[in-house]
Amino acid sequence: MNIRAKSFVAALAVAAAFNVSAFNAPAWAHAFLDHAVPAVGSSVQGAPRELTLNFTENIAPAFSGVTLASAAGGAIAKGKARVDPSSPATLHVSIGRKLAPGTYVVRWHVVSVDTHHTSGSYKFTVAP
Ligand SMILES: [Cu+2]
Repeated sequence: MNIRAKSFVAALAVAAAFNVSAFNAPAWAHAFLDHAVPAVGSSVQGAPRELTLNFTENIAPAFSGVTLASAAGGAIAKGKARVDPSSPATLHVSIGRKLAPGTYVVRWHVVSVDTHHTSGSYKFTVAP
């Protein structure tokens, strides 16, 4: 399943959880992760210096954040998540150090401009 399909399934799950129709417009106004760099579930050559998370809705920066951890759970130092001024649905997070090869977990929580809260997580791997 690609990320759009996963987002669609996630949206359906949220809609089901709140017992609203998936075709009820307000259910679609939440910000879900659309795609990211490094990509969700990807294996990349070379340590990324930044995470980029693109959402389906514009983000309110004051109530949004991202954490980065190793697969073992150790927190990785990183900068504060910043909304891209030219693309308010995009968060940029600089990584505080060069990532060693291994798998990392990104956890995000955002509040979209319609004040709805969503959160999720994904993994990526830095290839040896
Ligand atoms: Cu919403």
